[in-house]
Amino acid sequence: MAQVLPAERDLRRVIGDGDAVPDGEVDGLTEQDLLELYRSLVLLRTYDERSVVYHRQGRIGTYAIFWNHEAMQAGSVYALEDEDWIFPSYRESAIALLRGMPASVILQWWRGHPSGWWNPADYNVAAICVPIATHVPHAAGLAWGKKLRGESAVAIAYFGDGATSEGAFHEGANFAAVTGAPLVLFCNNNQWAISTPITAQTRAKALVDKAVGYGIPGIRVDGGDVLAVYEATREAVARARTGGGPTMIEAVTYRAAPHATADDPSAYIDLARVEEETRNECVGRYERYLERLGIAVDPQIKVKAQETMRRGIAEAEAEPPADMSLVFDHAHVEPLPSFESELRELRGG
Ligand SMILES: Cc1ncc(C[n+]2csc(CCOP(=O)(O)OP(=O)(O)O)c2C)c(N)n1
Ligand SMILES: [Mg+2]
Repeated sequence: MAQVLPAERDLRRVIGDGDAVPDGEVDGLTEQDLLELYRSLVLLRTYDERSVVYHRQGRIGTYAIFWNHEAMQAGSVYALEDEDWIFPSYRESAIALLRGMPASVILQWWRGHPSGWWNPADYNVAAICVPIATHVPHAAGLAWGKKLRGESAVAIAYFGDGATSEGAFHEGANFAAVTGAPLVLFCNNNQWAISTPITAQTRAKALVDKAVGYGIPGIRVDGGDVLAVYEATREAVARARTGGGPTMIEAVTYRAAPHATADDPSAYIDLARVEEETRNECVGRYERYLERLGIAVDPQIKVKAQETMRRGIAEAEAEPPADMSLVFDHAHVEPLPSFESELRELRGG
């Protein structure tokens, strides 16, 4: 019988508050690493803020905002090797930027252009997953495959608190546990699934308690603390890579932005809590930590991120629109007779 491990309830933290809570540090991280993490945070933040503007300008479609989720994404990816596979949900749509993907590709995804889809093997980043939790079994399968082939790569799957109520999450987690697949199950618990609060999502005291049911270790971490997230993921990745199987990480935060550009959270959210979270948002928190350490950040980091986005949207908009026939091309082996007239109509003919 597999040993059932108690899940961890306290939030792991490294970054203090500059007052009563002291700063910690992560073993083995150099100043260079700390600055690299900062660069990742700024790139993601800039991508997110510019995307909201592009949406308002009608240049991209509906967009899932990840403002204040950057620490979870940058911290966890920094704990991976390039050979490791990332399975993002729509909340991590821009995570491949950290693997060198041009911003134009992700912007095209949000513009619904076919060039927004990439060959996953080029970046070891799977397609952005919108159907909640359905990528968890895919990630478990890929990780198990790596193990069967004797390869050292691991996989990480990102999903939200709401995803932990989906069958696919349970199937993937259980499958990874029984096969000992090298998988990190990374839950961004932002306490909302659109307008459904965490209290309506589960009776568990903590989402990480679910790890106990699969007989796998669970780690609970402050999702706004990029260093704590990095350290927790590094531990989970090391266990996976050395044959210790999957780990569930619950990174706890509070959604400070609308679910997506089409959402008005003022109808349901705790606005005082949003204000508090906004004051303590993860990029500023890390900037103040670096400041306390006396580490200067190069202002060019922000300038370069802005340039990346300017270039990204220009490249995306310079691409010719896709041919409408793509909507039909791969839908049926034998095209339906109505396709011809429908295509003509779509083309405005
Ligand atoms: C299978 C499925 N059911 C419903 C939806 C509609 N939907 C889109 S986002 C969302 C909420 C998901 O919340 P959570 O898992 O907490 O992720 P978050 O958006 O907070 O990152 C839902 C229900 C969907 N995309 N897929
Ligand atoms: Mg959520």
